[in-house]
Amino acid sequence: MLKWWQETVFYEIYMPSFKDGNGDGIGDFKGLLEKVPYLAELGVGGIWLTPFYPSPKVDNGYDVSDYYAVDPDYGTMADLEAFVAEAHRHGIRVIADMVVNHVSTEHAWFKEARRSQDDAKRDWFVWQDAPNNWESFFGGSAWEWDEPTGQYYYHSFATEQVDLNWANPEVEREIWKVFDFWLDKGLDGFRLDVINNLTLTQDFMDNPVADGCQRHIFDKDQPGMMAKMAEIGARIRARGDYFTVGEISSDNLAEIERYAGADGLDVTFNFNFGSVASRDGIIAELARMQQVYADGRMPTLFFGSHDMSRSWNRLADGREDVAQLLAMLMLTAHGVPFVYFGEEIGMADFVPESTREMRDVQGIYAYELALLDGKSEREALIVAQEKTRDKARAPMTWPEGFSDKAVAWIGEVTPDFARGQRMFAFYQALIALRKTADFCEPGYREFEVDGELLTYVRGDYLVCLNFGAAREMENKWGDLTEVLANRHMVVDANRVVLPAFAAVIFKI
Ligand SMILES: [Ca+2]
Ligand SMILES: [Ca+2]
Repeated sequence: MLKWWQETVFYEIYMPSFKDGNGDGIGDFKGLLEKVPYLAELGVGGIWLTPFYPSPKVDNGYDVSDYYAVDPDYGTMADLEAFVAEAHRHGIRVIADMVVNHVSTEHAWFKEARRSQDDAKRDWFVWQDAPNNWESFFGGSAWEWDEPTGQYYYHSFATEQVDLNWANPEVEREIWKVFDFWLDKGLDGFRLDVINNLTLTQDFMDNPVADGCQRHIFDKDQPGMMAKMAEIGARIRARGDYFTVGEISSDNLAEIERYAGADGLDVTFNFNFGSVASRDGIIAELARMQQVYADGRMPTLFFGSHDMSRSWNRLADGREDVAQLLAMLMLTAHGVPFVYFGEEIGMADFVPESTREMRDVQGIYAYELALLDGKSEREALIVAQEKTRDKARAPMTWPEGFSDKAVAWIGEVTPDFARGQRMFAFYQALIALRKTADFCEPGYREFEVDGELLTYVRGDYLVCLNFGAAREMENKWGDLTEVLANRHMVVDANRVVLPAFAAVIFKI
């Protein structure tokens, strides 16, 4: 018996960029509600919403200042509830991003904690009299001097994102309340942000530095993390049929997979696969995942998110056939797929042309660090354009526009509606096929890699994905009926002729 999430195609929505419903240029729950029928037509069964809680938005909502409310930019609690009800009415479940590694420095808990060294909330955060060498994952020291109380506080990301002290059981108890609150609101699970950064050893050893680059050894994946992950997974499962997906800040398969399964979270994001810089390693990585997850656990499958360049640019080189090849892989392989909004219409990256157009703290940090490094403004801009996560955060290109009154909060990309329609139809067909039992069952019947050609059988379907030049393949199956393809194939009793970047599903 499969769990609902094992049969679900998820769709990630970056809150401020999906659809503006009230004309202020920022995406919101009213806009989301309008677009539920669109998502139902696409066929997705789950939505992951990026953070919608009140936040000063230093890191676009990943700096939460109140866990129990909705940010006014996105609407009201009633708007959220109306959206969730509408999604459920269309058979779509909704999971929420949970950011529990850190809070905004504007959070009431931190304001209390920095009143004095003796404050009751002081130990909810991590304080030291002298900093060690740890760097923040955004660059620069991870320690910030707090003048009034004469100690440094720890922030593994931006200065305004202060880490919670998970060694304190009061923190944990409060976070369980947060989970309960949102499950009671009708949400169907959580995407847990940078979850392997939760626990810290208390000896604060300096991280090793090699070639001027710090290796994050003592500030993530610390002893006790596995047990903590198991506890989080178990607590949420004990409440009912909910889903948890963890963001593990790593692209190493061994580090990622160990947190997924019955003794951890349901699944973890496979950045080893989804965030690769080029498509060269994709087949080999999928082959490794096929072995590691042969025990019935599921990996995640995705090629895009709000934290990386869009797959259209990064992996498909702006080619529709390659984008469709990637979509076919993502939606037919063994795993839980996550479509990133706009990917289904072939949206391209947004490239900020100046710092004025930049919204992402990571890009702005990179710019400032490059200037401090002695680079020119022009050179710093190039560094920032590479680092910025704004690329994938441009508003969705709807035929009627993203907002009917205002200029969007971030620059828009030029739409290509004809391409959008072709891509949408292809995704829709793939998602419809995915719902058949053949593609939900764990594992593969045959999994073969022949150079740049990957073939596998799932249920009664043969999937052929050609990541290289045109070639022929022996027909070992005999009767092949083409079900879906991105290019025209020639098939006879002995062979299949596959054009470059061909992707095809045959019924066997
Ligand atoms: Ca709005
Ligand atoms: Ca932490």
